[in-house]
Amino acid sequence: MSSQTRRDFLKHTTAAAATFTAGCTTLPPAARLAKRGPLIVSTWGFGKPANELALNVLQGGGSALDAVEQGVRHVESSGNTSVGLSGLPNAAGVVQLDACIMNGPGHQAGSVAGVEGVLHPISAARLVMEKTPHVMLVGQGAHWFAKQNGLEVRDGQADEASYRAWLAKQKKPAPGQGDKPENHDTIALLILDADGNIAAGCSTSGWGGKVPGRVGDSPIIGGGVYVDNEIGAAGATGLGENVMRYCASYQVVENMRQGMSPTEACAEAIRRIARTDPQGMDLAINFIAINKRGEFGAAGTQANFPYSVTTPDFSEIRKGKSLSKAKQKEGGNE
Ligand code: SD4
Repeated sequence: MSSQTRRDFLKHTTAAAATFTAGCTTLPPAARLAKRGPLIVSTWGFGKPANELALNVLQGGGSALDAVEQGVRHVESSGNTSVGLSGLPNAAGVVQLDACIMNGPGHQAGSVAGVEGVLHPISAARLVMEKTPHVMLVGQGAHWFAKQNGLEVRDGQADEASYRAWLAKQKKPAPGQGDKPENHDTIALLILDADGNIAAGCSTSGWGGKVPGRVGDSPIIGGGVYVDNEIGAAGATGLGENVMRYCASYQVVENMRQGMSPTEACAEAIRRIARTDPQGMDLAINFIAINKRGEFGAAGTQANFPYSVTTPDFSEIRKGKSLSKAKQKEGGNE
């Protein structure tokens, strides 16, 4: 990082810290300050290589948005069984993908939902944000738009093949999983760059075996991710129906605005939802969060929700705060 950029980062984070400290609660010991920007946090262990790629992009001069896009693209084309075209098909045997991206400066957002055959829905979401006056495109329109803008698209054959592979796996459900919603996971990736700006993105194939046309929380701004460039960002993974009914990532950021640490903001959002929801702590939802000061955290209804954290100083998989002892019901994808 150039000394000018480092000075800018310090200036931004110090100013933000001064604003933030008013009304701030004591930070739990687990919250760790990224000593020098940038900071990259993502869901699950499979987020770690995505974080590391994103860090390279930043260190090579790319923007936070470039880094989010490249990090998420990495997962989308990694053969992950619940992100990208290798993900879980719906009940009609078709992989329908959801993704969104948000840029802190200017509070811009772009999103695609229920899109088929697009290799990199995160790039389609970015194009929606940058090349249209809209925020969200769905289904055929989103596919058409991606193709028009030169993104790589596939025909339906690949979807059929992945459905057959998925079906074959379903014949032997893991013990205790036979009557549960099919496995699903999502990459949500949050970045605080060296200038103190924030960007985030999210991508998933959603709930395996979902009703065709079902859209989860991941492409919903305030559901899958939310960024407020003055405060921080949050991202979600888990059962989207239990995230989107509560605008939960937005709620996590609002909790940080009230002075909570990222971990506590995630935990308090879950507690608040569980107080209202008939499912209580059976919600199967997990959140990651970062704030403008370079602090990060995570919490989940499952025990030991894994999330990945990368800075120029370290890159590791950590465990989020557990709000119940329940093992993750939706399986996981690590
Ligand atoms: C969805 N939230 O479509 C996504 C899936 C997910 O861990 O995150 N699974 O509901």
